[in-house]
Amino acid sequence: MFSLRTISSLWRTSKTDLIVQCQQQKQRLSSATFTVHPYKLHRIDEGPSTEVTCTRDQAINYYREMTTIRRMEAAANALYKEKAVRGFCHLYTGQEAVAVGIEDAITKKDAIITAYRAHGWTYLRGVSLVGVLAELTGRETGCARGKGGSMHLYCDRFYGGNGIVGAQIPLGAGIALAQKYTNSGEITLALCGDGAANQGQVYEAFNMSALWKLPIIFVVENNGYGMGTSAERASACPLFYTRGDYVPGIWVDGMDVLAVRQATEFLAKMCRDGQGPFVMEASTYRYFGHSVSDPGTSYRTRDEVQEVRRSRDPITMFKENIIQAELVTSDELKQIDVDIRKQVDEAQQKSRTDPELPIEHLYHDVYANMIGNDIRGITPFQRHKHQNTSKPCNITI
Ligand SMILES: Cc1ncc(C[n+]2csc(CCOP(=O)(O)OP(=O)(O)O)c2C)c(N)n1
Ligand SMILES: [Mg+2]
Repeated sequence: MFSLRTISSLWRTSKTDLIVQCQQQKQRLSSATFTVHPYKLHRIDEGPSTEVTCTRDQAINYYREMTTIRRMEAAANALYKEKAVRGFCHLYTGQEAVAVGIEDAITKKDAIITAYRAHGWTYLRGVSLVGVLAELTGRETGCARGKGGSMHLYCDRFYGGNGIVGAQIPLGAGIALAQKYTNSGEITLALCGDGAANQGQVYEAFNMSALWKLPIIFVVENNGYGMGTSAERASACPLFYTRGDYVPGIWVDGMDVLAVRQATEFLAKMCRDGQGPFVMEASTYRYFGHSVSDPGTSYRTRDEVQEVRRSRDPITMFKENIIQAELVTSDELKQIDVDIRKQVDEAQQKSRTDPELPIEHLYHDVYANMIGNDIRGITPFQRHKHQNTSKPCNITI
């Protein structure tokens, strides 16, 4: 026998369940189409469509990846502040949509090379959270076994992590030359900042790549500043997508993961068809200073940063769009946030406590091909045992 109260509560429960079920079905469409900010084109007659389709799985994946990078960078910042990370540390916070959009438009066989803002890229290319964070703290479980540190993270088809501004652009052209030479069908994306985009070596690389029709997309991540100098102050022409001159270019909203994916897919296909090289300017923003030691407030106002966070943040905007389009529910995203927080916290803790390599490993793996068994120290008479002891990096996929 049920009391009247129990019956009424049962009724209420089942009614609520029904509503939730209906909502869940309604709020889980399998795909939706979004209109992205128009592209700007240079020497390209017809650009990619501004109507972009995103499946529910893709939406969850992009949200997860962008949020993981943001959380991982927050952990890197905290580790730096507690002096567990020494040396440099350049955060990618605010720019996540560029990497996530590009990565989903290419294959893992394609090559990526970037500058020193490389933590997020390393993770996307397949290194685990521990592999990244433990590299920053100099631990054996880091992807370069703690020998590289923040600017020197690498894994298969990810060529770093380059601290010399602009150096990755000719290096990227070299990778693309190898891809063309071996008929691999693969392409390279070489990324640099707006500051680097004024360097001479960049234009030499554009020239050679155009002469040799290399399968490469040069991506200029225009985050508004090169250290403390705005792009407008440093560049006579800040329209970076046009700066390849004879190299066709495209401007894309780098705060919109779907726009970046769409533009990259479009250029990647043309590159594979032998129509490269291309320049892609991704308009983005960095929330933190140039590196963690720069408060980032002397050359721009706090209000400017807040305004970008409020109106253009790549994660918040994407989250709102996919909830509104009924691809996901906010509860599902909250659960993803909880999972990510847990994973990053665990990796952060390991990066504090995992062992460092023994000191003699400083002399190991100096050369890929060992010539003789020892190498000289600081004087020719000082000899150190040289061995190849490297293992595959800490990769999750
Ligand atoms: C050849 C060289 N010159 C100068 C520097 C010092 N430096 C490091 S980062 C940087 C600014 C680069 O700005 P940008 O290309 O816009 O990249 P962002 O830091 O904004 O990602 C400079 C001048 C360097 N590392 N290498
Ligand atoms: Mg910049």
